[in-house]
Amino acid sequence: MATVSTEINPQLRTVHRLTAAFIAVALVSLAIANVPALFQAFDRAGFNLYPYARPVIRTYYQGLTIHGVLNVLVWTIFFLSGFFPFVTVYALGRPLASMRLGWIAFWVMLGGLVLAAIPIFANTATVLYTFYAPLQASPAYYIGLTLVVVGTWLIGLDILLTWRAWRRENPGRVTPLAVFGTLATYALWTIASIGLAVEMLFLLIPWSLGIVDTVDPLLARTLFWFTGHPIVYFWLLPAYVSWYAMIPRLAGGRLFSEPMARLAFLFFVLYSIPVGLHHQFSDPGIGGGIKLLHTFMTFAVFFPSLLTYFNVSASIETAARLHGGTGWVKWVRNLPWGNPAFTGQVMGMFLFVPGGISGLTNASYNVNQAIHNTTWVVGHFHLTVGGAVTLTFMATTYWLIPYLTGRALWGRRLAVAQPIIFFVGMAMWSETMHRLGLESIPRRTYLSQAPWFENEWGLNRILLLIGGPTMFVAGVLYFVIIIMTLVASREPARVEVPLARPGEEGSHEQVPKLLDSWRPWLIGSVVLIAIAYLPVFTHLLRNISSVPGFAGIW
Ligand code: HAS
Ligand code: CU
Repeated sequence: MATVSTEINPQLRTVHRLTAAFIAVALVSLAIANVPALFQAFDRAGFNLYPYARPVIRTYYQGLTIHGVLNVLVWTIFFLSGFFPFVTVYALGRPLASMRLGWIAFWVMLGGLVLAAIPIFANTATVLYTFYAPLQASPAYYIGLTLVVVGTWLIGLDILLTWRAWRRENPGRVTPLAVFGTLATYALWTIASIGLAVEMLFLLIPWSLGIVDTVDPLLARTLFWFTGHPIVYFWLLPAYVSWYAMIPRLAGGRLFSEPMARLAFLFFVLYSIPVGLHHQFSDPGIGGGIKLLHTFMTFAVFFPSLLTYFNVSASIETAARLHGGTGWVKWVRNLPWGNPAFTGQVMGMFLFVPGGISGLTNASYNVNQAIHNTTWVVGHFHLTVGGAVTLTFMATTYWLIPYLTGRALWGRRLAVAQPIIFFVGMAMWSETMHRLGLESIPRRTYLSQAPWFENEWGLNRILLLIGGPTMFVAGVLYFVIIIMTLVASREPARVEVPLARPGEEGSHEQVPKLLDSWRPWLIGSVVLIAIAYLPVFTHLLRNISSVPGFAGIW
């Protein structure tokens, strides 16, 4: 097998196995998660295939739990846990502070995943990925997911230690943008995940173990969404790191504005968390005024994505013009569309535009009443996490796997077609889901078994029947390309980590001090969280409710 080992600094190479291990688990999860996806897609179009899935998948809700947990929690988090250490090592040009810590994190997370997966497949954790109390799962499910979160903290710690060691070795140097974005992601995630940790340790785990008999559903939900909104940026920001630090290089140019990119990451640290009530507008027992405040804060966290839209588009356009592009639109022809790593990410960006817009609709306090708990929300998050994030991760594997294995990507043309096919399927499918949501079609409902839903079929049925399976085919193609690269590719890889080289990252020297410091932003974040959440938690703790659990009703 040909390798590129001679070109890679052996010290940096130590991270490769860890990255490969995380990504391997992510890929297996993605493969398993998307079998029930096909069942779901057919169900939405009125065809009930679930009876054929027994005994592996016993009910619609078990299928939905497998699909949701393995996609949004496992595929994303395991992928980014391999991606971020890799980016950190290559952007700083030094190995991880502790490989041992990295491996401990991996085994803790894998152990947690296995522990959570056992009850899911045994149909004793059919509580969906939001696990709202009083639906009760087996304790192994909660403990397993908690271990996955603990593992993410260990990876964050390792990255922090690596950065601090780099700072000691390079006093006065500005942190490279890719690592800056990585640190911002872990900063917001570490604060955000406290909500989930408290929910698990003080409410769900003791209750599922029978140590306490009852649970407070509203308190549990509020703690969940304290983490549940910012977790979407834990999934999204690795994609942003790639769009800022890698896309300009893949496009053959440079980032339009590095200070603006840093500001975007810092705004995420500031605004990501005090917005969770936008998932609870319809929940009773929480005041309207505080919900409105969360609406305003959500509009604030929308802003860094607008900055990203502008900055990344400008970088792409500048790169195209550098390569001879002209005209208002004609310049798009001068982009490297033949490179699957580029095309895949741009397809993800395209999906993110309507996905972001439907997010704004969701966040609007009164408009939310029209779409909450409908298929509109499902359309929204398939464009964001299922579209932008997933396509970016898939496209990343198209340069990463050849780099890790030394084997050129198999079927490069197919790899360019794959994200385009996925894009078409997702666009059709999620547009239909949005539209059905406006007709008040509920989400999380066994629609093929709902006779009243028949009125909504017709063209919708055709769009869903084409869109869903088209995405499935694109997913299968993705695995074919990866497996063939691993087993059949004989050509040596000629790839490099597409990170801007030092001195190439836009206006590096002009980065103002405030955009390379953490303290003011972290303090700001804590203050905003206190304003947005202290009144809510004080009220909830003064009005504890006690509800027994519902378990084993599936
Ligand atoms: Fe969301 C529900 C609001 C972003 C995921 N969201 C969900 C759920 C998930 C999810 C999973 O306010 C369902 C939870 C459940 O099960 O109940 N969301 C927002 C807002 C944003 C947002 C305001 N969501 C995301 C992201 C996700 C995600 C990102 C995953 C990764 N969301 C909500 C609300 C709800 C909600 C309510 C609750 C609804 C309810 O009632 O239950 C914003 O962050 C979005 C900002 C995005 C943009 C788009 C910018 C576009 C860019 C692309 C650049 C393109 C380029 C192309 C450069 C403003 C950056 C150039 C190419 C060339 C060739 C030139
Ligand atoms: Cu949210």
